[in-house]
Amino acid sequence: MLGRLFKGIRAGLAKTRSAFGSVLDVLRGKGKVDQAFLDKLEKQLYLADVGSQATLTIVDRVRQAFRDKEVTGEIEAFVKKQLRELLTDASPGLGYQTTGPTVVMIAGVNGSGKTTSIAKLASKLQSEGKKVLLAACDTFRAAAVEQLTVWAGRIGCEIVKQGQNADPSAVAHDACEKAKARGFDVLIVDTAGRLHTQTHLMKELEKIHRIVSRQIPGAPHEVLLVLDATTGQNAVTQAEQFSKSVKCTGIVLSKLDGTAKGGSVFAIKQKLGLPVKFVGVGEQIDDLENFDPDAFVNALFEKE
Ligand SMILES: Nc1nc2c(ncn2[C@@H]2O[C@H](COP(=O)(O)OP(=O)(O)OP(=O)(O)O)[C@@H](O)[C@H]2O)c(=O)[nH]1
Ligand SMILES: [Mg+2]
Repeated sequence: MLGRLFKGIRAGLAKTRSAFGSVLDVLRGKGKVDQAFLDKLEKQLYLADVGSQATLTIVDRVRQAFRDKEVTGEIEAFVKKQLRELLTDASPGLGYQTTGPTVVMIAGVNGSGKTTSIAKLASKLQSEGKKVLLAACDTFRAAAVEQLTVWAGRIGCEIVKQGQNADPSAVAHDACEKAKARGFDVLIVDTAGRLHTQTHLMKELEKIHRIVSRQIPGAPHEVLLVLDATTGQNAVTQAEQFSKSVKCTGIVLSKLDGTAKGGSVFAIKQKLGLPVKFVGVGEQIDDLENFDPDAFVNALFEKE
C-alpha cells in the first residue's frame, strides 16, 4: 500500500521533479555559498514555481546559515528541511466530526477537476470504511448531474440530485437531511465551476454554504478549493478570489501529473496559509493522494 502511494506521488511528480533538477544542480555543485550561488539558487527556485515569497524565505535562510561555507550535502538537507517546513499543516487530513456527518464542500473554477476529485475522494473514504453521500449541486452545467451520477454508480456511492437548473441550495438542503437521517459519515457537495467575476454564481456558492450551515451546525466542516496545478501561479490568484466569498480550509491540487508546476504548492501555502490536503495525479479513481509534505519533498529531490 505504502509502495503504491509513494509510486503515485513519484510518478505524478515526474515533470515537477525535472523542473527541480536545476535547483538540485545548484545545491549539488561545488564551490562556496557566495552571492553568485545564492542568486543561482533564487533563480532556479523561482523557475520551479516556488513563488517569490517562499523563494526569498529559503534563500535568506541559506544565506544566514551557510554564508562563505563550502557547498556540501548539508545545504541540500537544509533546503529540503525548509521546504518541508513551509508545507507543514497544523491539522493534516480532513477534520472529521465525532457526531453527525462531516460536510465537505468543493469549489473551484470551470474544469479544475472538482467532480473527478470528488469521485476519487469518495472512493478513498469508502475504502477507509466511511459511509459517503454525494450532493449534485452543480445544476448549472449541462450533464454535470449525469457525470456525478455515473461516478457514484461506479464506486457504489449514494447521491442526492435533482434535474438541471434546479436550485443547488435545495439539493444541498435535501442532502443534509438525508445525511443526518441515514447516518452518513461524510457528505461531499459538488458545485458548478465559476469565476469570481460571475457575481450571481459566487452569491449562489455563498447561499449553498449558508444553507448547509443551517442544516448541520459547524458545516461545511471543510471547504476544499480544487486548483488545476497546470495553472501554476494563477492558482494562487484563484484561491485569493474564492476565499473572499467562502472561507476555504484547504486545497485539492489536481492534474499534478500533467505539469512541471507542482512547485506552486509552496507558493499557495506561503501566500495564503491554505494547506494542500490532496493531490490529483491522474484521471483514474485511485489517482488521488493524501498530501504528505515529507513524501512530496523527498520525491522532488529523488535522483532519476
Ligand atoms: N491528468 C489528470 N486529469 C484530471 C485530474 N483531475 C481531473 N482531470 C481531468 O480534468 C477534466 C475536468 O475534470 P472535472 O472533474 O470534470 O472538472 P470540474 O472542475 O468538475 O469541471 P466543471 O464542473 O465543468 O467546472 C476531466 O477530463 C478529468 O478527467 C488529474 O488529477 N489528472
Ligand atoms: Mg464538475
